[in-house]
Amino acid sequence: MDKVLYEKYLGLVNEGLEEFLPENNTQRKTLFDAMRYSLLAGGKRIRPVLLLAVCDMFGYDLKKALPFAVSIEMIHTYSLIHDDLPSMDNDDLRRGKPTNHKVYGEGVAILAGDGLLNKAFEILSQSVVQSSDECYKKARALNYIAKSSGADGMIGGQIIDLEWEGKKIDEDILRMMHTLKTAKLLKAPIMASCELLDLGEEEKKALEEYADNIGIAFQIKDDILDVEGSSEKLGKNCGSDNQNLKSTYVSLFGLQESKNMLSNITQRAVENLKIFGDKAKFLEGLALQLKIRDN
Ligand code: GRG
Repeated sequence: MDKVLYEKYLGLVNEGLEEFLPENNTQRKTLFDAMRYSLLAGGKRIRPVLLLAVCDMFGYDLKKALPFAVSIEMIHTYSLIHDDLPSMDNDDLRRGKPTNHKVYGEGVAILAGDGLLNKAFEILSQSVVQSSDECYKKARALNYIAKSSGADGMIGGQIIDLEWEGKKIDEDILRMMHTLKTAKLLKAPIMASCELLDLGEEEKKALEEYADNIGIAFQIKDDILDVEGSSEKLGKNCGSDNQNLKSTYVSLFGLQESKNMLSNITQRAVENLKIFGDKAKFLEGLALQLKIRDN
């Protein structure tokens, strides 16, 4: 992967997050502190980086793309805060730090997640209403992000996860769960960019297939890392899938077969980019990096 370009996108995202969610020292300080605690705790920022990278490929002004990038990261961070709650996965470590509810308590953690989710849609809708010339394209991008993170997307995946805990799952349900829970929010930045860029059908289809493939590859790698990764590098506790009696690619197919699947799907993602030639070098490198990532 082109690390220099990744750092450039990462820098823009981190500056954007600080700009769109500054400190607030009013009566609501605790809420803002809790929101900022998880949001600014680090993380790979893959979703916003994907959005900026696709926009950059086609020369879209990254300043105009930034509200979309930071909003997706806010939605992702809210999902992590809620996922870590005692009523969900009950985790005490995230992004190398104590989870939100461990620091602020459950009530504040719930509100911090809610606050981030709403802030994301406030930023997105603000970007739509402020833009007279690109209003419709931006609204389509917003709509894609809303669908991907809601009951037909990430939240829909989470309910399947919750209801199948401790039960033996088959491949179809496992795939559906991860497509909704993980892959949809990784696909959202890519498809939202397609809307912002108003790409044609052929380019959109290629990017959609790439997005579907890296979405599933990301989850398979996540399951592998839960078994053989290092808690220190991951910044979260390993082995939690096993502890929470979760069905995963590894529990269903074994470690070696999961690794084979990961390689094949990553290869397919790389092939999806062929029509773009050198313009897609960063996205190609990112897919390969996701396969070998250790956090
Ligand atoms: C609570 C509505 C709700 C949804 C939760 C995202 C999610 C759904 C749960 C997180 C649990 C989990 C480990 C999912 C697997 C894939 C995933 C989303 C991992 C975390 O994303 P990364 O690796 O994290 O991009 P960073 O910290 O780098 O941003």
